[in-house]
Amino acid sequence: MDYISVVDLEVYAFHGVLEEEKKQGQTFLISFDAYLDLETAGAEDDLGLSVSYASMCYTIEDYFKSEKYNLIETLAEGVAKSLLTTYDLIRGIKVTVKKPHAPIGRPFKCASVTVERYWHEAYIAIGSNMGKREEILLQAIEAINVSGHSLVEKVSELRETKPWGYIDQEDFINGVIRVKTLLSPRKLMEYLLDIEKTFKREREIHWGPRTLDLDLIFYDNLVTEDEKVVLPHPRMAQRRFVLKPLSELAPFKVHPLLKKRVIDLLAELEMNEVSHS
Ligand code: PH2
Ligand code: MG
Ligand code: MG
Repeated sequence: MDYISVVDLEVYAFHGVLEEEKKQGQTFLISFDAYLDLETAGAEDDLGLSVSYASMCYTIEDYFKSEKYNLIETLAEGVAKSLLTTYDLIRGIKVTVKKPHAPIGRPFKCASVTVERYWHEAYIAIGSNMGKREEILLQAIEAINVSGHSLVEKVSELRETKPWGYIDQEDFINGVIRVKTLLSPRKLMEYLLDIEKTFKREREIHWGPRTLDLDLIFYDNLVTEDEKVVLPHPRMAQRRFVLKPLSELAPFKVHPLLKKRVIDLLAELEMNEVSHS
C-alpha cells in the first residue's frame, strides 16, 4: 500500500506521568506513515486527490495541545485516531511518538512508542420486532454513526420478514449495514450489546421478540474460534433475512469459510426452501 510519511515533527507539549513534566513541558517528536491509495493523485498531479502532509501535521499539533496525557501510548493512539477520522482517504496509520527528554536519568537517545491502526470493514445484521421497529433501527444506525470509532457507509433496504426459528411472535423488520470501524471484533461486539441495552432489549426467550438485535456477520475476512465472537456469524447462511439484504450491499463478497459468494449462498438457500415446501 502507498503511504505518505513525515519524520520527527517537533511539538512542544505538557504530557507525562510526572507533575514536573506537566508543568515544564518538553519536546515530542512525531513520525507517521499514512496509508492511502496515491495512484490517481500521482497521475492527475492533484492535491485534492491526496492528503496534505502539512494539514496532517496541524491536526497532530492541535491534538497534542488540546489536553494533558500521562502516556506516550495514549498520544500515539490519539494521533492515529485523529488522522483516521479527519481524513476520509486514509486507510491506516503507523505512528511513533518519541520523547528525547524522557525522565530516565541515564544517557539515552529517546524513548518511544509505535502503534499501527487501520479501518476495518464490518457487516452487521439489524432487526426489530417490538415497538416502533423502523424508528428503532434508524436510531441504532445513527448511534453507531456518531460513536467516533465507527461509521455507517451503506444501509440495505429495511424489509418486513416472518419470524424464523421461534415463530410464535410478531413480524420483524430486518436489514444489513456496512460499517467501517476502528474497534477490534470483541470491542465492536461489546459496543453493539451496549446499544441493544440502551433500547432495553429483553433477553428472555432464545430467538424470541426483541426491540433491537445487532449481529456481527463479517469482520474483514476474519474467521475466529473465539466463543464470544464467532466469525463469520455461524447461522448467516441459513437466514434469508440476513442473506437477502446482504446480497444488496455485497453480492460478490466471498464467505471466508464456506468459500462461496453471498449471491450463491442466497440462491442455494432459496433452492432448498422451494424443495422443502
Ligand atoms: N432473529 C432471530 C430469530 N428469528 N426472524 C426474523 N425474521 N428476523 C430476525 O431478525 C430474527 C428471526 C434471532 O436473532
Ligand atoms: Mg440475531
Ligand atoms: Mg443477536
